[in-house]
Amino acid sequence: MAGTAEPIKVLTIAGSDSGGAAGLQCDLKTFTALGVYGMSVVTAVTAQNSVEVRAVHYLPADFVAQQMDAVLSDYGAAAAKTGLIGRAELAAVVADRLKAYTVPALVIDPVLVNHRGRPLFGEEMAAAYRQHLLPLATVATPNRWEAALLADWEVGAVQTVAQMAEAARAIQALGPRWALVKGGREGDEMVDVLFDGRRVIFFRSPWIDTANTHGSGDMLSAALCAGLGQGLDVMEAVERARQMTAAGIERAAGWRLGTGHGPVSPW
Ligand code: PXL
Repeated sequence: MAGTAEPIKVLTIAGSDSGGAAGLQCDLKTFTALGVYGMSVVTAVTAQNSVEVRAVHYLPADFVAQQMDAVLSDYGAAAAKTGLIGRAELAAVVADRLKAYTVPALVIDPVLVNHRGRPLFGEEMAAAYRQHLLPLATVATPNRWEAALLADWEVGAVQTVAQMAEAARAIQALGPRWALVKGGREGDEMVDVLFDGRRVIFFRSPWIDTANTHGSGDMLSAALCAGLGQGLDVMEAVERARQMTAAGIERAAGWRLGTGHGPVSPW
């Protein structure tokens, strides 16, 4: 009978964006658009719109652990991703709970520096990712600023595509099976760089000129997570995630939902 097949279950461990552009709201919309069943463990709640993040409220570590235990002991997950973690003790508890269950694929999307290069968190949080989360990752997906911070290089050391490739090697050496350094630009192309431990792969697509890119990194990692849960290999999952994100940016390029940086379109 149509509609009775069990959906593939995937989990995001992330913060809430009250504006619905990024964070767990973006992740859940992305999961739905790709036909997987989305679950969310909330790490933090933001008071946010298209202009600014006004306030952040972190949840207690033991409550984050309770959410993870609740969903993973019952539903389980074919794949999971992390978004905003923001506190070293939350990184430790998320890693501890992930290790207690079998989650076959894990995307660690470090949230450390926004895509314009503005730091959100410093060295302590980078160290928490290095210690707790990167070693568990199937794929880590830092933007080029975050890649520099995680590799312990100077801020802004990763500008060119060649530097992105070096950064992908450095991140992969920290534990993830694959590293995808995202958010590069070369001429009129956007470029992401993947390293699998042996080969560097460059993904290129036309640059889209718009300020409405809020949530684009989250959509990419959520779509990657969904793809891995659906059994795609990493190359296929990255390819599809980039196509979805590029299409989402393209469709929302002319939107005026708020007065600041608008969201990407998840459908
Ligand atoms: O895009 C990174 C991100 C993750 N999680 C939350 C966010 C943002 C950026 O705005 O608000 C909750």
